[in-house]
Amino acid sequence: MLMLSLLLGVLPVALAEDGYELWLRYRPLPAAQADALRQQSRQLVVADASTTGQHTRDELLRALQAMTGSAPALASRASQAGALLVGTPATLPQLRALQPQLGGLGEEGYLIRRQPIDGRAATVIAANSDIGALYGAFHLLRLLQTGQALPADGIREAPRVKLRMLDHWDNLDGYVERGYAGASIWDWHKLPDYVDPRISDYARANASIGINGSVLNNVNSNAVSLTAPYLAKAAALADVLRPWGIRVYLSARFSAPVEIGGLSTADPLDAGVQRWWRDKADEIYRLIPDFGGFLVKANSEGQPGPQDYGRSHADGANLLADALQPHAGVVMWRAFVYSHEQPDDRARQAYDEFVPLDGRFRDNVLLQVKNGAIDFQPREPFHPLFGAMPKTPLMMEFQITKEYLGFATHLVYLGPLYQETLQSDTLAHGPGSTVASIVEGRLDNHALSGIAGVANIGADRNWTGSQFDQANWYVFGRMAWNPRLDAADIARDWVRMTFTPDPAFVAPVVQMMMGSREAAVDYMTPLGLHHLMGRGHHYGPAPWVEGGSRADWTSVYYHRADADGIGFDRSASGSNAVAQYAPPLAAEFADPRRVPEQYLLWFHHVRWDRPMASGRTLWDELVHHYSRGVEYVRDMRRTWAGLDGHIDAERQQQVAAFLAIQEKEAQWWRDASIAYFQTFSGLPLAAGEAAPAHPLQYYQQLSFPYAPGDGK
Ligand code: GCW
Repeated sequence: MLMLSLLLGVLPVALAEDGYELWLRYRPLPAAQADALRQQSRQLVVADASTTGQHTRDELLRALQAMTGSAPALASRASQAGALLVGTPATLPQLRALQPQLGGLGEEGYLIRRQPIDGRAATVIAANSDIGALYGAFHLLRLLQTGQALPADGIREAPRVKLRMLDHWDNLDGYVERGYAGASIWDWHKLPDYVDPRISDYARANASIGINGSVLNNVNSNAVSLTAPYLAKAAALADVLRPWGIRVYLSARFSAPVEIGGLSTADPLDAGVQRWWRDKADEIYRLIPDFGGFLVKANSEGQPGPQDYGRSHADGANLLADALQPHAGVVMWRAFVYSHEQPDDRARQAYDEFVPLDGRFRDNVLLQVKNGAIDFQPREPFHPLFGAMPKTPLMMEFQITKEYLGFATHLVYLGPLYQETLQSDTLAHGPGSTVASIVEGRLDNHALSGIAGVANIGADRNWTGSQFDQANWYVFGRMAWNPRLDAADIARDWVRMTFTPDPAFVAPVVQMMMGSREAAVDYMTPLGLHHLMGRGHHYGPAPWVEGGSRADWTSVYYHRADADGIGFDRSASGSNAVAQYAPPLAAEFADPRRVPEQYLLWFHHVRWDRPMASGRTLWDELVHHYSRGVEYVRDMRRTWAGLDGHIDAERQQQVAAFLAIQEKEAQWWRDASIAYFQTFSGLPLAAGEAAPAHPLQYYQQLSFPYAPGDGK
């Protein structure tokens, strides 16, 4: 190992690492690459009048010094061959000639290319704004860290989506709903006078992947966030995030005018309520001039909303939109609604509620739609609202935190999940009407577009609760910037930067990551099953959950297993949720012979003995999937153990320990699910399939009163 490291000209990798540095580790490059880079960055010329420019300069200095072993000379203009120039035509006169080529790149795009400056070889990163230049610098640093050459004709990039947001479900007491990485990173009590330096590290990491917005507080929101003292605290955070290109947003509680404003109503059509929100917006913008706007969860899971006053979601959203409009703020109104009283299939409700409102929202409203119609399950078909509301900009809401995918300890790379959803074809305007094209605003020519990810970030030293969950933050940012990117390419970049560029490590780890989501689907909820986890905390298998306050918070509501078969009939003979998709898709999903098997039990109630594509019966296929999922985790453990020595022992061992937990829990999911469903199918296990380790009652009596992340 030491020999190899010396040969490569890098330091031995035994130094302890705890994951804090994320993908921005800037380890020494192999000698030849370091030499080449030194030649190309003898002088560093960065427009640094603004704080953003200073961040860009410092990032490049730090990275180049660490990767090459020597610091480039800082200069205010390129005066020798081998300069790296970073800025805008307005801030660096030597970049003026590039002005025409920056057209169409907007405020966040950039060019990177080799380009003679005053007749001498140079590398330039040019943009229309300092933020664009910062993004370009991070792009170049990614190429350098991953050993990829700058293409001969350079790089021209601009984000395909405008709002690239992290939604933090963080409460004011520091608790993170569905958080598995410790407490909130916002220390509301010490703010505004003390801002933890960690906040700028958070912003820097986000900037490195293009995230440009943070919703600071939980969508299950507290009106106190909108009081003057808390706005001052949010403003202190905004001051740190701003130079990194990140705007601050707040979740707004719809009943705030009553709770903190002393009004007797929050009716959106009431003039006093309208005035209250206008004043509130003015107050916020005095403190945070570039405040992004509000995120709202209304009339959902007990949150207040316009329907409390007999008004529509459009009335509610427009109330806030009108207050923000003079300041160019936006409203992100969530479509995650389903009613307490409604006996209808929960998967249908958001569509039924919102489609009639298409065209009734103000221009500065986006509707934020989860990737699927139920709730961030290991697999869902894309939400039928995508493609059904052409007059409204629809934002994507993904979950980065793994509420339903094994919390922090399961290695589940979400890139394939995001990609599967984004590349789904809604057929809304014929073939090619992908979810990505809708989210980008391209399909229906919307000025606004956005993607939000429910953050998995907490105060844990490694930020996300596990090393591999950093990859989910990373891939989210990259796909928010460009929803057409490939999950495997992004995984490759991430592994190279986070661990090592050694191909003997990168190839098996990327392969492991790429199959990990399918494995989780297999051992948790194969073939279209969904929502079968423990009640409330959502930890572990509990397909037997029934009773309680609401049918649609039980497992039996979703799997509907009986002596004949299993699955939720959403065809015309059932809830007819299939009809919410474009007709050719609806026809495909409605036909049990044509629906992709991965969605079979999402859309159909199917007999246990139905033959599947493999030739197995449904029952045997189900068991096969459970076992295959567990087997995949076993393989990941073996692969990882075989890579010992490639990376630092600290991270190696933590990942190994988490994989052991994952294997145990995958087995638990398999065994509990099989033990339970066998009471309906009454069928034996196929030859070679092991019986569950315990009787069903054992699994049913397990309880987890302190499982993390539960809603409060
Ligand atoms: O996924 C569910 C979660 C809730 C969450 C809700 C939502 C913030 O279990 O904890 O509440 O969705 O998205 O509003």
